[in-house]
Amino acid sequence: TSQWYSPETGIYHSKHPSVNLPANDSLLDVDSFIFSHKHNGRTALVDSLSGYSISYPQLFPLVQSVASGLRHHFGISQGDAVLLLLPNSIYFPVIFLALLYLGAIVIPMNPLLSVSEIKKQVTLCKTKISLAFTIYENVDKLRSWGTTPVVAVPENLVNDFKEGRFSDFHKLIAGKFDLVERPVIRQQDTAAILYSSGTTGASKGAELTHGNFIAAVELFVRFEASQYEYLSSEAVFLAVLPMFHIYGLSLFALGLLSLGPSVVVMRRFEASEMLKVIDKYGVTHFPVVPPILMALTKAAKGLCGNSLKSLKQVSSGAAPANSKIIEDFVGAFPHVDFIQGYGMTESTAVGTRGFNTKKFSKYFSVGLLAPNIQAKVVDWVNGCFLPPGSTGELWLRGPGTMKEYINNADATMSTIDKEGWLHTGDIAYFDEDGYLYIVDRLKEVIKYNGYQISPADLETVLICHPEILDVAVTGAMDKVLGEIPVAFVVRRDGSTLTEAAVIDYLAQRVAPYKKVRRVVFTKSIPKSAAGKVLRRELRKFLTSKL
Ligand code: 4UU
Repeated sequence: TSQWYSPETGIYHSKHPSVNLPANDSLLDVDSFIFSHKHNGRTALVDSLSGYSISYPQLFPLVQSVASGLRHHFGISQGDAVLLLLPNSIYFPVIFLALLYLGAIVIPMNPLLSVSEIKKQVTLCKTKISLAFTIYENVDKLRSWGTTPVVAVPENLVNDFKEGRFSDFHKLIAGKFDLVERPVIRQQDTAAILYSSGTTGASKGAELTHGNFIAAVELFVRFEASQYEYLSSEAVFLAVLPMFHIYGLSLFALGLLSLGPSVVVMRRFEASEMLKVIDKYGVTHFPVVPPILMALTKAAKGLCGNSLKSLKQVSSGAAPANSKIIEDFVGAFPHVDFIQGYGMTESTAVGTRGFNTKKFSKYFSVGLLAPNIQAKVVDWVNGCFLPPGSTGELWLRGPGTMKEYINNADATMSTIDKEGWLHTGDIAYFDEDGYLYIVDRLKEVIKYNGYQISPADLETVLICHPEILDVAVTGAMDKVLGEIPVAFVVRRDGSTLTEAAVIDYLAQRVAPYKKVRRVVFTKSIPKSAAGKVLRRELRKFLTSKL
């Protein structure tokens, strides 16, 4: 272990050779960095349902044209903040890249968020939003609370294209504009703000720079490609994971497009449709979250003939996959290379990736540290650094680490320390071969189907209910979805508030995926002397009940 673990400093180094990151390139010095590969006219992005596609030769001119349209129609220029409230679409990467090209700041969010959730997150940025892209259903919602221009993006590319309600979008996509010149963009300039609850409290805006995204492209996506012959331009990726989340964003809207594979875009996850799409397009690479892994395994039982035979690599991440799920998947798909990846919003998805060799396949591990990344495993009680085999809080250091939580110096300081270590809030250990295992979570966040849910965000809504005196939210294990939010509620004396009423009250105010699935009425919420909710005790209570 001497080469990759230093007992003196407690630092774990990547076992991979380090990668030279471009020093001056901003992300979209497009012709030299993102789009430098030979694409031979291949399809870059294709809509799984309609078959509408954008080829590599079309992609960069389209990005430039949309960038020019954004300038001419909406006056977007460097430093302007633009909301992207969009489900997956072949146009998501185009809009994202066009905004990066202009040096604008992209703020992607789940389009299912309620207006008050969107408002709250926007308010956190203290930035004027210059423009918003969203689905048609959201347009009125967004217009109702601001003067921000809103562009509706068609979801159904076949029928929607004929409709007048998408005329602004058509102007951008189909227009011929005088090209605008790219501004000078530096690596430390902010490229995007993504929301994350971090280790504690409400959602915060993680400010990610052009340099952070360059690290994601190089260390997460392009490095892996360099290790695998089959991750060539012949690869066909399936993009089901949402591009508004860091995992999908860094892969499908950026990293993969710098390599040249085809990306088949599904607008939403639907199991039977997913199986059809894999066969129809000959999908070779499929990044998933654990629930999709289960859906694949289940589907394999009923398959005949050559179904799903095109699959070469399935990579799971964003939430823990338990060993049974993994064993079942690997058993059902012996010809597929299965790996896990680990990353965070705050690390721009850079962390670890599985790496199977002839000698071993460590399916339960999240893999090896990406190149140029360092780690520490720290005893969270006494602060000692721990060697391989010992479990503690994982710290990461490297060029993927976000700049800060926007307008939240306290949260930034308690997450990134003076030496640049990002305290992940994950409990993990390295084995003797340098492979990382995530075993638990120190932080509060609930991971539902790979999405983050901040307990504090839900508590803030619930406590406003006139009959709720005190409340705490935590995650309960769920076989399919990983975790589901459960609320512990203290009612006012004499209140007859029911479980259904609490669930409904919250459901009307937050995105559907965040609603609490169970309510436990209790006399008091366990708290520390300092008044902090003891969430582990709540979790323990839930486990003991099962
Ligand atoms: C157990 O989920 C992400 C990023 C995911 C990702 C996955 C594979 C990135 C690159 C890749 O290759 O970001 P966030 O910010 O939504 O959530 C981060 C948290 C982590 O701190 C950890 O608690 O999500 C959890 N997590 C995982 N847990 C992420 N990946 C894993 C994993 N196993 N493989």
